[in-house]
Amino acid sequence: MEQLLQQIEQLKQEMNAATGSDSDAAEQFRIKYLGTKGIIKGLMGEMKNIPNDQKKNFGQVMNDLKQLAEEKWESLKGAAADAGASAGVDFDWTLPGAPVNVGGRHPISIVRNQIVSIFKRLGFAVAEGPEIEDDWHNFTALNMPENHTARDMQDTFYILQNPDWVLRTHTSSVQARVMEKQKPPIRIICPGRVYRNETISARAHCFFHQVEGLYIDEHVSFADLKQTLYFFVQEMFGKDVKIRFRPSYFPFTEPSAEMDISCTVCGGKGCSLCKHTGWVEILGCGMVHPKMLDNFGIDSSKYTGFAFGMGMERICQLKYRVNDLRLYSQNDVRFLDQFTGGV
Ligand code: 2U9
Repeated sequence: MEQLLQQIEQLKQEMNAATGSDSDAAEQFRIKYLGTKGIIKGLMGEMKNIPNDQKKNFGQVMNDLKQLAEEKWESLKGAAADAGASAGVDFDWTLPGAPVNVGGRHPISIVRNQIVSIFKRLGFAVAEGPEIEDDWHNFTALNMPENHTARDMQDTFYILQNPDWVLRTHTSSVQARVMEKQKPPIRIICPGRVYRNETISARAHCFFHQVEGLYIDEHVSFADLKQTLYFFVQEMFGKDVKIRFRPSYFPFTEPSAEMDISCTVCGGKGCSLCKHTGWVEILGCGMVHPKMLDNFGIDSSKYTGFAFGMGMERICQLKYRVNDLRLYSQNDVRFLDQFTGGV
């Protein structure tokens, strides 16, 4: 013990005498005395050899030694900082800061925001609803009773705990929920994620994003539908874009149509995207089926309406030439980085 105390006294003198005015000297001091393999740690290990009645005293001496070392280390660091500041060499304040990685919006969010902004200017409000739906709102209320063949158009994910629940196959269920609560005039768009039991490939996925729209009021006509959708595609793809309608079938609309736009790549001349037709399909639409209005207690002799639906991934494909649906959910920064800056 006596020998150890002498050694500690010597160490104190050595520490007090330590000098240095740069950060290296402070660090060397820390490693020598306070490091995990340093002198103080080593001396602490001697505790087991100290007789029991002297352990308390030795502990106190070691605490004092450690405190002294820490104070000295702080003062060496302070001296180094002062010296650096006065010499202007320790830190160059003009250096550029460490880069901060700024995130960017996902292309689907960019397209969603653009679509929402265009329809808002036409007076449409945004409506949202649950992704887990009941059979009534997803199918039956939308003119698709049980065993209706139209249900086969969409492969559905059912929730095991309750056979009445499904992952919504379209955002039409949101329109159904609004029609339940609100009387006309109704002017809404419903953006959101929908699910279908499809094998994943470049052209199909088990989920995608839709925007559906609904406008119900007195005297709403097919001309209103055409002009609304024409305005939308001109805002989205430019004033030169042309549109055409082809007859189609949807259970919730009658008559129904599919709308094409002139090809965004070749402008209508013919290319691989439009399969040399000059036209690309963009959305489905139609006049709301009178039966649907009656389903929700809206007088179909007084009110008419139009509805439409489109896939956001499709719009993204036409706008940004994304040719593989899987890219949207793979989280590959090489893909996502290309959209940085979009709003
Ligand atoms: C109510 C009344 C009417 C919604 C409509 C479409 C036409 C349509 C699909 C095209 C491709 C979406 O991305 S897609 O799968 N949709 O073509 N959707 S009319 O009509 C409604 C919906 C709800 C109460």
